[in-house]
Amino acid sequence: MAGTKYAYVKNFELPDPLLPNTFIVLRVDGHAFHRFTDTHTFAKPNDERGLLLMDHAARAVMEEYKDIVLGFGESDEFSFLLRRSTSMYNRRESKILTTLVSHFTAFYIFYWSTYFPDTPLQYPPTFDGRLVLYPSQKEVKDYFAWRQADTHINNLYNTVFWALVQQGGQTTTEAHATLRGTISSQKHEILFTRFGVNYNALPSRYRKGSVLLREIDLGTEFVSHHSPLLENAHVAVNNSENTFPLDLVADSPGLGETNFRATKKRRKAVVQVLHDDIISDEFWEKRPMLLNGE
Ligand code: DGT
Ligand code: MG
Ligand code: MG
Ligand code: MG
Repeated sequence: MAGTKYAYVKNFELPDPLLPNTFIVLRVDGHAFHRFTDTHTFAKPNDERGLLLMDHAARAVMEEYKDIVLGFGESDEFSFLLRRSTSMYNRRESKILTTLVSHFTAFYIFYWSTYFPDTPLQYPPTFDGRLVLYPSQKEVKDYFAWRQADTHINNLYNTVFWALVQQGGQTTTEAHATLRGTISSQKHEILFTRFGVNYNALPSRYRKGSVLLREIDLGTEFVSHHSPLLENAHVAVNNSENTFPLDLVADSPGLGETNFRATKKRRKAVVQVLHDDIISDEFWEKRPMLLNGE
């Protein structure tokens, strides 16, 4: 409709570019999930179905947007790191933010019934989102450490709190009072002595949250047909949740040139879900491309 007397209104739409060469971090967070999780009778303190659904929605977003190199999820939130030099949507802030939050929300609803087959949605869940720019690797590492430390603190508190209520017969007010002023070691102690729970033995998904990144997948077809060694390695990859060293493929015994080429074609980076320690330097040192990649 260019050229009409109305077209000038377009000039009021201001550009909103994000600073070049900075790390973009997006965090989406469930809107009023206190109520949403109550209404949909989520298990307390952790509902595995809900967390798996969050992981699935995040994975789907990352598969759609290759410039997201890392995701971290806990509770009703997910953080995403974009590659530093991304030119996605010309780095337009509102375009990136709204599109990604919208995708996340849509995927969450799209996959709802896969994880909650017996729980129809009572109303549509929604998510808010924010973008933060970080100038250096240090802030990015500290950002993710901050979120994972939050996971730990909240999960430890909530685990003891709900044990006191559900198994200890305390009211929620009493449980809050019991925990007031306690330090981490005392919470571990209460869990262990009163409820026989070893906190560190609880699922790492609950204790550490979910780390999503692209790691190399060998492709099961090749693996199962050619080498028991690689078959085991493959299983180990998926279980141990480690980076699969590409070199191992090339150096493995019994792999002819043809097979190697076939492997090369088939190996592709798929989004993996890990429950590893992201606070340690080791996590980043093992994956230098996350922060140093173009
Ligand atoms: P907001 O984010 O300001 O709109 O408000 P909320 O209510 O979403 O608050 P937030 O994001 O600080 O806290 C997340 C809420 O979601 C919190 O009340 C606990 C709940 N939630 C998250 N994951 C689970 C779960 O696995 N099980 C249960 N029962 N609740 C969960
Ligand atoms: Mg919030
Ligand atoms: Mg929330
Ligand atoms: Mg939250």
